[in-house]
Amino acid sequence: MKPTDRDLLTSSHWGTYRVEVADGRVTALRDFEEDPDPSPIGHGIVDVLEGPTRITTPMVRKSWLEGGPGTAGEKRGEEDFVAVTWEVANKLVADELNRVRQDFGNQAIYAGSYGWASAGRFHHAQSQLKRFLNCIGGCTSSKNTYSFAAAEVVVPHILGTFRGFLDTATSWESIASDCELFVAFGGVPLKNGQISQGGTGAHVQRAGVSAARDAGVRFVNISPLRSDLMEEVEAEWLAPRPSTDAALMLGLAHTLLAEGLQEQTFLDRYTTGFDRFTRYLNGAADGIAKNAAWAADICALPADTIRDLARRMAGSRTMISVAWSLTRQDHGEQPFWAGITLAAMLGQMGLPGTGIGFGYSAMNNIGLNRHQLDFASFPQGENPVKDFIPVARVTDLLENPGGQFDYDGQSYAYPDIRLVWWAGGNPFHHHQDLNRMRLAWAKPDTIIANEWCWNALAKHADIVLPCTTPLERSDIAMSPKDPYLVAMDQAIKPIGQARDDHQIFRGIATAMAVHDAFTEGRSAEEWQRWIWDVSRQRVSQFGIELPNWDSFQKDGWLKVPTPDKPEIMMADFRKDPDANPLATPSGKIEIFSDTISGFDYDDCPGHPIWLEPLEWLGSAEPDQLHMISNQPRNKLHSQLDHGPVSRADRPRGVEPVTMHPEDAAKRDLHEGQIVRIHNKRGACLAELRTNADIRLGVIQIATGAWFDPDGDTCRNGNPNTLTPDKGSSSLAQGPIAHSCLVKVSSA
Ligand SMILES: Nc1nc2c(c(=O)[nH]1)N[C@H]1C(S)=C(S)[C@@H](COP(=O)(O)OP(=O)(O)OC[C@H]3O[C@@H](n4cnc5c(=O)[nH]c(N)nc54)[C@H](O)[C@@H]3O)O[C@H]1N2
Ligand SMILES: Nc1nc2c(c(=O)[nH]1)N[C@H]1C(S)=C(S)[C@@H](COP(=O)(O)OP(=O)(O)OC[C@H]3O[C@@H](n4cnc5c(=O)[nH]c(N)nc54)[C@H](O)[C@@H]3O)O[C@H]1N2
Ligand SMILES: [Mo]
Repeated sequence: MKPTDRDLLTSSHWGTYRVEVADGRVTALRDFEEDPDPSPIGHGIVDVLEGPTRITTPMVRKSWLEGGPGTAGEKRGEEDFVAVTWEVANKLVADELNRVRQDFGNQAIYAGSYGWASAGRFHHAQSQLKRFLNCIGGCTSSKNTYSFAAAEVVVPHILGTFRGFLDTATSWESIASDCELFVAFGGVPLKNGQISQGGTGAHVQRAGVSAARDAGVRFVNISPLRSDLMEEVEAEWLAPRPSTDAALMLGLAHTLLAEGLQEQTFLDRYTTGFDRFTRYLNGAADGIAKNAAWAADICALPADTIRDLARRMAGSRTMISVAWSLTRQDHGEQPFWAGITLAAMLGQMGLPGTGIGFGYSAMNNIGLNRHQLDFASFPQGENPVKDFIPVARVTDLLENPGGQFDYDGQSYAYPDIRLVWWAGGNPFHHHQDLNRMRLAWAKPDTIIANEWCWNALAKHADIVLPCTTPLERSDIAMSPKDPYLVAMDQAIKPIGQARDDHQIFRGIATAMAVHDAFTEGRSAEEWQRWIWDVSRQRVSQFGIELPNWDSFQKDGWLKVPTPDKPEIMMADFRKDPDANPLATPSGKIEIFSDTISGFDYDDCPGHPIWLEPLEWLGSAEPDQLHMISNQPRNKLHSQLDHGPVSRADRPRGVEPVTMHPEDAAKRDLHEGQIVRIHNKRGACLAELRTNADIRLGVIQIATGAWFDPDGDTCRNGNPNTLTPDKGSSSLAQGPIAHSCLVKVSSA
């Protein structure tokens, strides 16, 4: 079926590559000729497609196989597995699903299955899992993301939508032509711009930042790490205490108000509730003015620096960027609400190159000028089960069946979970306080994982179903977030007995007599053609003509033309707020939200506010440090941590941790030493790197090292042994990994 007269292609969240194959094996990936700034991450897969870390046959945990569901869950992660045939595996899974459905109901199955899986419109593991489960009565699901749950829940109350404004972020072209001052809370980390969910053709973030700089835009990098903005732009670097950005923003807002620098005509026309917010800001409500001196005490920046920045922001055409990391902290709703309020006070929202943007370079698609195309996806069907959790409440769910939780104005109960299924995510990567999660993980009767490599998720399952990587199947990279559509070629045969997720579910569907409902009579290739054809019809309504399937396969890729005009977020609302109101109750920007105020949450009242985080330098013991566990530059989360690109950065096997030389000297620690990072929740090992480009009192260790527990200590350096597991607030219940205090000693 595949054309042989062109080089093979593959696409991934980190880029598109040409695939070289010899004797049925992948020998190398070559950078895609269209990509001006290709990512090295992709090359990490070549060496690990086969070998000891690859899962090649269905596997069942020994005690579970011998004793059945519910046997010795506490041995998960430690016990050996027994290889079985697909026939046996399918029957075990089918029988267990039937038992759980009949005895407890479908809500006893938790298949939120959060995670990034691989690029490809059809073989999207989570869609395959959900469609299959929806064919047999559904499951308890999850809402929101680990990326930005707090923003995802609060911003729709303020602006009507969050994701909509991610997709329509003001483009880099507009910033280069119309912005003067770019103030980046959390920086513009190019390491993160390597990624775009669903596939990336050409990386644009570096060029976007450079062009803005060349056009004279000045950058302010507000972050504990200098490296969060590329060196070439010579950004001004301000390093407040982590998790205090809301206080800093309030101090900036107070300065604007005190000096009469706010754009009152904008506030009057486009916002609601500014008056009630000013009662808090100027201290009328509680006797404390949130002025620059007040903010300076909290975030440990000089008050003059805060006042000066506020004045420059008011005196320039200013863009504010708020990084997604600011949501992954305690009360992570507040920096977004305060940031929007600050931008509203500057009055430039909806104008070219200015206003606010959420997370420039958090991914390649933020600020990437492109059409928003509504491509078809593999239909998931309807989930009849209404039970859900906010995604980061998974340990609470397993620990506390029947327990109550608050979420976005309502109260719900956790169902009693008997069976957990993951396909395309790694909770032993993404979740916080892994030692606590591991205890809760011992409770369900059965845990099933579709995985391709022996990471901690696979090791902690009862039934492991070996899946393929994208190089072993064909697919289409087709994402509304990227202009490139790429034929993902099958480069090699599946390794061992691995099956793609679709085929895995076909097998189980057959064993449960729902095969026809699951497949609708289409083969995998027919489904891909269906996705292509439906997409083609849909986008033709917007004047975009896609080639037919065969010519697409022949050419291998295409680029959807770029829109003529650069995107400007909220331009329509700015032009005519009556004709184009926001989807909020008032139709305006809600600086005070009656809806949120009505929820009566102490930890998220009706306007932006500073609330002390659970853990931060302001409450630290003298030898505690604030740990930032940010995204790794050499991989995506835990994916390909076992490959050579990731390994090259840690020759001694453990993840590096960066510390200021003065903090190291105080502890008598030195460069290159293996250290133990620890707190009351656990510990991990790391290799010390000293560097003065990190704020004093802060350490940085990337996420992604595979969890490898020795007691409460991860030997590889997974920081989620240390991070707290608590909701950001009763509103969003988002994860708060970035609000974390630790100590560091020699190992
Ligand atoms: N401390 C700390 N923790 C964090 C964060 C942080 O900043 N700090 N960030 C959080 C964020 S933003 C996120 S999004 C999460 C990410 O967390 P995840 O998305 O869960 O992490 P990944 O490692 O990408 O997990 C994807 C898994 O899918 C598997 N996989 C790949 N392709 C396929 C496939 O085709 N089929 C199947 N069945 N499996 C496949 C991979 O092997 C891998 O195990 O982590 C969160 N955790
Ligand atoms: N290479 C690579 N790129 C990725 C990913 C990956 O795993 N690898 N993951 C992708 C995913 S799923 C997501 S959600 C995005 C996430 O994108 P982000 O949320 O932006 O990711 P982080 O790297 O956690 O944070 C960015 C920077 O914020 C700074 N920061 C942390 N806490 C604070 C704070 O309290 N105040 C201030 N001012 N700054 C702070 C840190 O120094 C950090 O480097 O990245 C995406 N891009
Ligand atoms: Mo994320």
